[in-house]
Order: sequence, then C-alpha cells, then structure tokens
Amino acid sequence: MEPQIIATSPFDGQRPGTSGLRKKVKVFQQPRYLENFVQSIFDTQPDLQGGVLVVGGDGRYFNRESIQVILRMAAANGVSKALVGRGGLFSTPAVSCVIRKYAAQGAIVLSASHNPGGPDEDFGIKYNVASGGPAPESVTNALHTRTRTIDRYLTLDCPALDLDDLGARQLGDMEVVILDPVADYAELMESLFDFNAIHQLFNSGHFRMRFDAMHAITGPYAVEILENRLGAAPGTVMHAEAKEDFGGGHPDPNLAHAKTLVGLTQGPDGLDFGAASDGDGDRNMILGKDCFVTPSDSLAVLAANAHLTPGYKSGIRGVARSMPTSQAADRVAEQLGVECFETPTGWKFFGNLLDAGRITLCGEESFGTGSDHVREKDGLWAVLFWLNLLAVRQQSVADILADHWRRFGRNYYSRHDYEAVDLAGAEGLMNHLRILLPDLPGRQLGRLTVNYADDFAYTDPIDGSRAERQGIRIGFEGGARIVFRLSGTGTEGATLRVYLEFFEPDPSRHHRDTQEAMEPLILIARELAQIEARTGRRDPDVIT
Ligand code: VG1
Ligand code: CO
Repeated sequence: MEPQIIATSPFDGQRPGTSGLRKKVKVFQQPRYLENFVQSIFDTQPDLQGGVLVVGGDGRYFNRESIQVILRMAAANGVSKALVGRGGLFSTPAVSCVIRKYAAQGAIVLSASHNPGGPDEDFGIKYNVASGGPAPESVTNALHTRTRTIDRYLTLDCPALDLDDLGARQLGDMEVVILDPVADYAELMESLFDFNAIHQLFNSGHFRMRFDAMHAITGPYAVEILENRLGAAPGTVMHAEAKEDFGGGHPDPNLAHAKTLVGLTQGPDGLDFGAASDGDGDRNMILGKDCFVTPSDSLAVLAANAHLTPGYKSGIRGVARSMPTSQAADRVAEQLGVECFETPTGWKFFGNLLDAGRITLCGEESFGTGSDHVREKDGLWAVLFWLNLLAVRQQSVADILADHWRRFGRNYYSRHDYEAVDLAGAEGLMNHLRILLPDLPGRQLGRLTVNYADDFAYTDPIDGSRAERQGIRIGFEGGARIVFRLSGTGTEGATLRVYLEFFEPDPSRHHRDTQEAMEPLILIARELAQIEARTGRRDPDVIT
C-alpha cells in the first residue's frame, strides 16, 4: 500500500505543556490538527522508522478515532510494529511498562489525565521515549518547532482496524499487535509486592476498603489486581466501568472530586482504607479511616518503609520530589543517608535521575507517586505499596502516619487552586511577584521572616539541561514555604496554584486541622500576591 502525502499548514499553539498537548476535544477535531502533531512526532523521532511504537489511551471521548488516525500514519511513516492495548486502552503507567518490556522506541499516549472528558471537554496527546518516560524538554521543544513549519503528513487510505480482538494483524507494511492492556502491568505489580500478605489482609475479616476508579482507566486494572488476583470482595472497586466522559465527573482523585469515597471512610462505620486514581491511572489518593494522607506525606512514608516490601527490600538509592511538593521526603532521605533531589513540576524531570540509578522513589504533591519500576507515576502501584505496608505493619493508616510524624516531624501542607482565571490577570500576578523577589529576603511577613525568595530554576544533574521560571518560591525561617505557579495542563484561561507548607516538630501539635493551621500562611500568600485584586477571586476553587 503506497503512503499518501497530504498537504497541510501549521496550527498555532501546539506546544506541549506539563504533560503533553492538551486542548478541548473540539480543537483536536479540526481537520489536520491531530495529524499535524502526530506527523511532527514522526518527523523529529527518526528511531520510530523501522521501530516499535506503543499506542493507547485512557478511553476518553475521541480516543478510538485518534488511534485509527495514528495507526495509519505510523504505517505510512515506516513504523514496523505497533503495540496497541485492546480497545485502544492503556493506562499511562501500563504504557511505560510495555515500552520497557518490549523494548519499543516510543509511545503515543492519548489522555488529558485528570481533566474531564466528553465532546465539550478535554483531550490530550503525549509522546513517551524509549526509557518509558514522558519526552524530555529537548524532545517536546523539537516537536513544537516542527509543528510550526509542517506542510505535509503521511497516511494510508484504508478502513478502520479492529482493535477489540487480541492478536496480530497487518496494516500496510506495519504489523499491529493488540495486547491485553492489563496483563503485563499486573505481572510487574506481582513482582514488586507481597501479594500473599495482601491476600491475607483482605481475608482477615477485619479489613474493609474501596478503590474508586472514577469511571476511568483503572477500572479494569483494579478489578483484575485487587478483586481477581488478591481476592478482595467483588464490588471493592467502585465506579469500575470506564466511560468516555468519566460519568460526567472530573476523574481527579482528591478531596474535592472523590467526595463519595471520602465519605465512606469517615465516621464510626468508616472504611479502613480508601484509594482512588485518575483518568489515565497515574495518580493516587490514599485515605484511612477518618484520615487523608497528603501525597507529600505518602512519598515520605513509602521512602521510610520501602524495605518492608519485596520489590524494595534492599533499600532505596535516593528520592526526588517536585519543587512544590512538601519537604517531608527530604527528612527521610537525610535519616536514611540517601540523596534527595528537588525537580521542576512534571514527571519528565525525574527521568534522567531514574535512568542513572540515582533515585528509586519520586513523587509530586499532585497525587503522583512512583519508582524506577516504570518511568511514569503510577496510581495502583502506590495503592499496592500502601496495602503491602498495612499488611506487614498490621497498623491503621492513621497510626502509620502518626508514627511517621513522631519520628520525622510533620510538614503541614495544602494546595489552593484558582481555576480558569483570566490569563492576563494571572500572568500579571506572577510578574508582580517576580518584581518583589529581590527585596523579600530578610523581610517580616506576618510573624514569619523571609529566608529566601526566587523563581525556581533547575539544572539537571545528569545531562546539564536547564529549566527556568518553574515557580516562585518564598522560604521562611523555620522551613515554612509558599510557592506560586501557573498550571501547564489546563485548557481554559489560567489556573493559579498556591502551595503552602510549614514544619511542626512537636507531636502534641500534630493533629490540628490543616486549613486552620495554615491560616497565617494563607493570609500572607493572599496579600503578597494580591490574589483577589488580580484574579477577582476571594477563595480558591479546589483545596487539596
Ligand atoms: C499538574 C500537576 C503536576 C503533574 C501534571 C500531570 O500539572 O501539578 O504535578 O505532573 O499535572 O499530571 P500543572 O502544570 O497543571 O500544575 V497528570 O496525572 O494530569 O498527567
Ligand atoms: Co494522570
């Protein structure tokens, strides 16, 4: 079959953000929009020619159509083999697992992660490299540059391929293999955690849990792993059926969007354990009875207890956290005597450290936790890690957390998001802060004294690449911090994120209400950034 060469012209704004290119579905549905971006991948990634490409997505609206387009273009661009999840489905961590297992050259992942789905909502596409991780900035920059001059794309004229039956078939000169999207991933999980111990915990009769798949991709993964392999009661996985619009909700596992699950863990009849994952399966939320584990604390607890699981029994080599993530993990690293890195927001910045063997665990405050087992954050992995710890330590989530704080002190932490605010107002706010920066050190704000203030920049310790303007950090004496950033994943206006943190060494003060305890920092942040005047918002839309 001869490739067709179709003339095209560039679209503005095809610059990947924190995690790929995210736009409204309607934007992606414009003729040639998806094709331009995909051809730019093939034009800038020569290894794909004659290589193996993994393709799959989180099943949101427009997933199936996109995959057909991508497969035809892959065949026309000389890819020799495509590995596709059945039904066009793969969770993000499963893609990473499959790239590594089958030594593929790269992957095209269709997802807008935690953003809502449906004809009027969001779609996204990202490219992962041969290590299994999100493309580093050198690759996304090259890709974006290519989208600005693109003038043709290659495709085949052929009918849609059957994606629903396992096995191999031919598309032009390219072989397409439809894989079970769950099997390889589930096998990897079994190699890392003590499935027998978790099985016993589930059958002990004293342990009640739910996993909320939020009508997104982890439904089938969680049913297979938790219910089928680990023997959790049928129905343990709630909202298990993956839907194109996630049942109309935000598939974002946090206190605001997973309210039903949170409710189930509260009160006298509260569950012992609750967990949830996001649209594409890379995020996780961990809840105990009347207890929420912040993602920052979760990373620290996993680091401190990793040796209790089979996959990490020889200990960890180092940890990394994104800059706005609390410094709880730093304290654990210090006690363990291992390196700790602070990277910009986005999983792509962990890739080099993982590849170089400098870190074993890494995490972000945004409900992302992961390790060197793949090169993406991994929702179910984190849930299984916690279950393994609960089974071994025979303690409740709340007790494990309280123990942790007694040992290391507590980093109170919260993030306040102001969503879909006016872009000019938000940029004005950030510029206003940038102008203030040089005068802040030494100044008294509320009862706190500013220790340092900067716009975070990062030099990758492995390849020396540099990332600048990654968020405003204001550090106070005693370890408190306020961080301001604009989101790079939203599709409407701007989202301002304000990250708040302070350190409390005294165990008698470890059980305060977080928002109350944060009040002094909240006030400083509001005033300093002139949030209300510049965004028109008095209160945040989402508090996590
Ligand atoms: C957000 C999070 C960031 C995360 C990114 C992708 O980015 O803050 O920590 O890596 O989403 O996560 P931003 O730029 O909106 O703050 V996922 O699960 O949406 O791929
Ligand atoms: Co995600």
